[in-house]
Amino acid sequence: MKHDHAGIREWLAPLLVVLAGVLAASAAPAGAAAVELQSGSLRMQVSAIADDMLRVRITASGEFPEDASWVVPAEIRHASVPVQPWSGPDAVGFKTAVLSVRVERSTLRLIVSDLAGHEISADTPQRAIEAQGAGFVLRKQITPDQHFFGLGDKTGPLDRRGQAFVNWNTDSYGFQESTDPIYKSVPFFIATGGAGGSYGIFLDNTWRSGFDFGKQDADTLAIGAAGGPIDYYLIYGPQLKRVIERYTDLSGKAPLAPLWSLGFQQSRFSYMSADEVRALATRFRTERIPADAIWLDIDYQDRYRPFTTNQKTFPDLAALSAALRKQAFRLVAITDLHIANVAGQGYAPYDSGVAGDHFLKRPDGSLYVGSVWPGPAVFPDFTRAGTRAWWGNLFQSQLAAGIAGYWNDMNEPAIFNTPSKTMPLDTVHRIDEPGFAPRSATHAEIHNVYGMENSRATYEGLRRLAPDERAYVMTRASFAGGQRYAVTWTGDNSSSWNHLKLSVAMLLNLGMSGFGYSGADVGGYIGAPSAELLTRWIELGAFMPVFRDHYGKGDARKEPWVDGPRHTAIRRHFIEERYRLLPYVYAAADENAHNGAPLMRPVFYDFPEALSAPCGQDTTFMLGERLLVAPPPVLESPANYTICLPAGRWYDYWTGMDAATLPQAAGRAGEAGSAVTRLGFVLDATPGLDKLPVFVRGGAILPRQPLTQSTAETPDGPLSLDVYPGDDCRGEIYQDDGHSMAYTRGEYLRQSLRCEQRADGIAITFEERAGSFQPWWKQLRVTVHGWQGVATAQVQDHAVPVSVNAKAQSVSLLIDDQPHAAQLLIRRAASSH
Ligand code: NBV
Repeated sequence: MKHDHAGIREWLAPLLVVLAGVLAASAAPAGAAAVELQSGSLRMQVSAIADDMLRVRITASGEFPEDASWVVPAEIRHASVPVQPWSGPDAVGFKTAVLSVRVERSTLRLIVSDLAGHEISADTPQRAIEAQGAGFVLRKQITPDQHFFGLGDKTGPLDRRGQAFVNWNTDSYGFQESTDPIYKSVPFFIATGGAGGSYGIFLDNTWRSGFDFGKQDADTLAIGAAGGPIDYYLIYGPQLKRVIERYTDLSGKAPLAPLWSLGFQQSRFSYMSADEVRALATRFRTERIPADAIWLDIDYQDRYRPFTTNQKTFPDLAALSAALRKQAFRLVAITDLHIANVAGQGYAPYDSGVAGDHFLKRPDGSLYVGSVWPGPAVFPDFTRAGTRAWWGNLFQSQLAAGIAGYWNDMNEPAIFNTPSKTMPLDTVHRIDEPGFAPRSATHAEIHNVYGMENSRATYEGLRRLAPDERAYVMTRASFAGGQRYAVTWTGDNSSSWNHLKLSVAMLLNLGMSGFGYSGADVGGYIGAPSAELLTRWIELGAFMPVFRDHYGKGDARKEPWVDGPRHTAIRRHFIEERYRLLPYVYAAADENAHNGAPLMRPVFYDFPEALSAPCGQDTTFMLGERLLVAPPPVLESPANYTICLPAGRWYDYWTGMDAATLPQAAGRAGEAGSAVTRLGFVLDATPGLDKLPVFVRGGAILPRQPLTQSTAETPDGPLSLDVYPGDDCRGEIYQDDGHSMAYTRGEYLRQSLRCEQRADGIAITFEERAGSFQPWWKQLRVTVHGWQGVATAQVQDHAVPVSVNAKAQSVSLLIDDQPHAAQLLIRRAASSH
């Protein structure tokens, strides 16, 4: 490609002269590489696409390959910020407003530091770049204090340090703790804990790739791929949360999910008939267990053919979904991507797909046929924009039937009759896509993005066919950036305590990989959970982003009521709590749509000091910024265990009591010399099966709502605002109609709240509301926790009655809704009246 000098900044001109012979002419097609060097057969470009983000491209073949991406839009790839370049005899480099970059001339070794000189990331002194033939390996140094997260939902401990992984989307039914690869590939990780602060690397390469976080060599991070470009982004924090936010600036945000998808969902492979689905819905309502969605797995179809319905068992999908809507349920339906290879049978997806030339081919030009659920099947070429549009339109009839959510499974793609469990690597894709040169590509190149492009085709189709509805898609396989199109789940897990534990780490790492909405099959997909296991799973699931009970064919039933009244009551209680908490969860979803912050996150996301916490890191998690969920680290035997709470005030979520006053608080804060000291507070607990320790950080205002059985029901009563005094006390309310796109046109409600402790009490500030959405509540029930003594209160200048609960250490009052800037003052009174 002929390069264009026009975009090169003035500062680069003198540099080009100085470096003549070393600095090859820039091949950047747009924007400008801040550094371009050649050494031997290697050529390297380092661009500052932002002050805190570098793009690095390396080639061993003289020419850089096509500059195209399934993840990063061209305007981001080609962005550049002004930098201060420098050049020395051994190295060249530049500074941005926050980063200092150095590349050694002879080795092309890259060292990135902050402006104070702390090393953020450095290539190894030897063999930093090995690129021969099709594949490559890059090596970077790691320091003993660094920890690694990300790479999607790969199994094993939360911290990836000391482990190595392969990215190759794989149907992994029955995966276990050490299984790798599994369904998704997200070649993005975060390194945190080092002297230079947190950084992330996203390898924009779709081929089979591998990451070794100090397994082969404890001091070395190795990143490699079997083919494709050496093209990666280094994202600087220095805070871990900042890296994740910036990564979603690069790879995209998840759209705001419909509210119903945050409720409880019930699924199995499969509810076999419309009658069974109706009976299930009725059972939820008579059991008074809140729920929002029922999922139809592949048996609703005719002979497992996508886009068909079994006319005997599901004679009228539209009538079924209408009946369910009356019971405040939505239907989600699965649609796999394998289209039955049945010519001449009037199967429209096949016929129209062949007519439009939408299916993948063998190198000899014949259709690729692989065996899956419908028997012999053909596969859409989702790398063609036209094929995605065709696929998207196939959802017309399901939309017309009132299906609310869409489920794309088997899209690794899974194939039954091949030893590799997927299609041959020489299967031909024909890329025809804005931003890409039209060309053919092998399945070896496309495999890892195939599932993402499948979910994209579904998502974009739904958005086009029903432009005013949010499109809800769940996908099993995906790639970096897949959060733009679909939520995800961890696939076919097992009904074991170990899998419940594993699901926490898997979802946390998914969240740190851009997938803010994810879930694991509650109860486990394979096997029979004990009553205790299913109960605990529902308890934890209530605090996880996607809360779906799902299980496999032939397995024991896993609906919440299957183990008798005692377990049903506990499970109901936790599902109810999820529904009460929905305003808080929805505000976290709104936050995710704006800055990519995952709904479920590790404690060290908001409290970096917890990174070195000695307790429960793989099982403790936060829902949003303010709730800390601390299940027993050994889930099946909740013996007395230690809960580490970061410094500051914490409250027991269930009682509102200051955690320091709880009877189990051992108060071992300040153990000299141990990491515990930095956490400020340690609590010993032995929760019974009906208890899950959950804490609210001091400095929080939590919105909650009266219990409903479904998000389709309007809550009856005031919105609750529970105030937990502490530093930096804030809260957010976000509401909208829950399902349409009207929120993008201003029909939402967003309001920030603050609280401030004063010598004589507390001031709660309501900021002016943004947006035009009118909420369901007319009044607010404000409760301040950690309160002692009698109180008086006033909103602006009007006195309001209060009620103090000395035992609960709270003061509570009911006030009118406060849409405008206002202040509520609660004062400690000298004596009661
Ligand atoms: O469609 C059937 C299942 C589904 O229930 C499960 O959630 C997917 O992960 N599907 C896999 C195909 C076959 C599983 C044995």
